[in-house]
Amino acid sequence: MLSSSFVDLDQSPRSYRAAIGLGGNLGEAIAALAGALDYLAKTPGIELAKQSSWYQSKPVGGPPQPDYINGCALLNVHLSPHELLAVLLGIEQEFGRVRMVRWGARTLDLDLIFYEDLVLDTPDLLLPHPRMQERAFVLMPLAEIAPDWQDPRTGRSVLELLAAVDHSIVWKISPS
Ligand code: PH2
Ligand code: MG
Ligand code: MG
Repeated sequence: MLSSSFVDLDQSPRSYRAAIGLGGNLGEAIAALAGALDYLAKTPGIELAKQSSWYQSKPVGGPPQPDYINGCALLNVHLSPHELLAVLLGIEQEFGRVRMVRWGARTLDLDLIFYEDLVLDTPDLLLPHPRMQERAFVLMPLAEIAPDWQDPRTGRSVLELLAAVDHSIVWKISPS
């Protein structure tokens, strides 16, 4: 388990492994998600280590809306969880602002799924993501890039979690 102090992380020789989930449900979603990954890869303190295929998925919850495109990425970061969250929110706004005017809907959702095996319960950030274990649209792409990561809350691996959910609403679209 990590300590909750992240003082001087920039000077730290080691990086921390974090996973993010990407989602969007407008026509150009893949371009937005790929653009977000490019942006992340260029952000100081963040290395893009792995990225999953893109998946199409039926919307879970919310009002009737188009299918989503979803994917996950593994990052090696020299940022604290809250610093990483701030980067993700900044990118969402950067990509979302333009689209919001045009479409009236969000095109890009970036969620922090895990940060090492840290369990965090703060008003603005819960780790691991509180609903990741029930979301096939997170677990399918995550299983490609971090099948053995274990949820510190239950000890279950991503593959075990995936086996317990209905994945008929999620299918790989690229690379096919
Ligand atoms: N995100 C949500 C709500 N529902 N459904 C799918 N298929 N994919 C998502 O990314 C998604 C969702 C809220 O963030
Ligand atoms: Mg989300
Ligand atoms: Mg979100």
